[in-house]
Amino acid sequence: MLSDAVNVALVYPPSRTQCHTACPMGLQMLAAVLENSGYRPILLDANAARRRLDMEALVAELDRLRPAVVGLTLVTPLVRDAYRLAGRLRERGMKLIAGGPHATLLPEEPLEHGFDAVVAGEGEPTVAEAVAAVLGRINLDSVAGLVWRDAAGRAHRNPPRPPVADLDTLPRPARHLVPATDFGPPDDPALHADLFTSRGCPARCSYCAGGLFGKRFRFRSADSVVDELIDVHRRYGTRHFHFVDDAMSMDRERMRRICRRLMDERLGVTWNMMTRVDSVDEELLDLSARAGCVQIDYGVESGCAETLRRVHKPHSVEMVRRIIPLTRRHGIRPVVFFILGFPWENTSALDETLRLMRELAGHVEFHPAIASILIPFPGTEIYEQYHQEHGFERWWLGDDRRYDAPCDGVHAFYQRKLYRLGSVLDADFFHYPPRVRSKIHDLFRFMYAQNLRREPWLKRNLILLAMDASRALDALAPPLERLLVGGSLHVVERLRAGRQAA
Ligand code: B12
Ligand code: SF4
Repeated sequence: MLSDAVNVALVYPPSRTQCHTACPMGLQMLAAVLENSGYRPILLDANAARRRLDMEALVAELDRLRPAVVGLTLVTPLVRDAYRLAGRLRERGMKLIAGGPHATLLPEEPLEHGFDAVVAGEGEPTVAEAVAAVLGRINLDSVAGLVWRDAAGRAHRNPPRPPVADLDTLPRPARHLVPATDFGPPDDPALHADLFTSRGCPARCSYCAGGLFGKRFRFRSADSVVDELIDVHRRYGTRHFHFVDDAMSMDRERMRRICRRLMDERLGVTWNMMTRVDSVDEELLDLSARAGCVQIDYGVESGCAETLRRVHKPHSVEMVRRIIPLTRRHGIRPVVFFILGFPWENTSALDETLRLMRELAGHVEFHPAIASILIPFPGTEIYEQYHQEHGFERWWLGDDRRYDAPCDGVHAFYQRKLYRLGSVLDADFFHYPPRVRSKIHDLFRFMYAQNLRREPWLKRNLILLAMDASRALDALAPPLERLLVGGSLHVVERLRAGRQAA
């Protein structure tokens, strides 16, 4: 045991687009380790669905809690605000530790922005020692996996910590510390529904920022996974589970064992997973469906064979054409993700993706996050290849908020509808020619129209008409679009509010 009860706040910084219905799994894992080491961890997710905290509210909350140490998860799109937050907390004398994907990729950067230390890679084996070290209880240079700053401001990188060899040895996430009502109504059976069962992915997709867990696929045993699921089901009444692994079915034998055991247990629970198109087959889909799987998220990314080849995607368009309808045939909802705007893609490459989207439309659900525009995350091959040519070096530190959610009054109506999760097309990392930009809009419009297909005919067509008018007017004169479309929508909203009040 390293310490008596010192308060350590584990914080997920605020985002304008993220909304979490479950507390981030990483923070829950760290809280479990810290609690076992005698600390008093406090989980604070600024994006909790029922208690969103902006920067000011978060600082006020931390002022109230007065933790000795604050640990922050750094993901690239949120890093600028996280550094601003770090500055505010440092003024208050709190010790600061960073971890997570961005901190792992660029461990010296947080030290330049007020952090005392950075945990590179998986947090569990290092976090308790990192806390002891920033509190001055052990030497900073004695902690493997730690990157830290000395009194003169110089950065030091200690030898790395090897990846956790046996994931079954990790403690279970500290679900008992999650402020449950922050994430959903108290009687919501979906609470505490996230589980992780494996880490790492052997593929090397050129845009993937998932290097934190390494290339080797490491996994928990089937029994360890199902035992935890049963425990959560019994303790909290959870009936639906979400596995957050990148590629859960990479080891098919283990996946089969998980499914068989779930079938034997007859819990009546459902679950969804993310996995790779090339790591399922008919037998596995059949078993998964019988074991309660209701949804599989696949990263399809593109319908253009040349793009899939260039990004080193481990599947082909043909595999997608086979696996997606097969998934649906087994009663599992396939959710497919696309990435639009690879720098070499012209309009005919995007047309190939549109063709695939059309083919899949009868089988998949489209939802707002189903496609995104390529973001060059640090550490990726795409970033390394293109940052000089397109001048987006260290874009995450820039003053540019344009890759954030589109705003009322700033963006056109059609942009606010299509890019709800981030208006990265504005940021224009790759300087798309007008024809490519326009084609990207077409693809987003196609998906949006698909989403509306269950709406009444008149409503669906009015929305699409308003979107098309907005796009045409915006191309002609943006202020006119804001005035005419934005203005009419305000009137409609006021009328609707009035009717509801009456
Ligand atoms: C679930 C998930 C989400 C969920 C919810 C996030 C949440 N509640 O945590 C949602 C859907 C909201 C989401 C959104 C996005 N996500 Co996401 N997401 C994931 C996913 C699949 C799982 C996260 C998880 O639970 N992992 C398991 C836990 C145990 O690992 P962990 O969180 O990394 O934590 C460990 C370490 O990082 C470390 N650690 C983490 N925090 C801290 C803090 C301290 C103090 C310390 C010491 C250590 C530490 O220790 C933990 C235990 O080992 C990961 C991929 C992955 N497999 O990890 C991507 C991932 C984190 N997401 C990613 C991205 C890019 C996004 C989006 C930007 C996507 C987009 N284009 O819109 C958005 C963010 C939007 C925005 N504007 O902010 C990237 C991040 C890359 C980067 N450079 O930052 C990842 C790695 C996916 C990838 N391969 O590219 N995401
Ligand atoms: S298959 Fe998925 S998790 Fe694996 S490298 Fe590619 S994008 Fe990343």
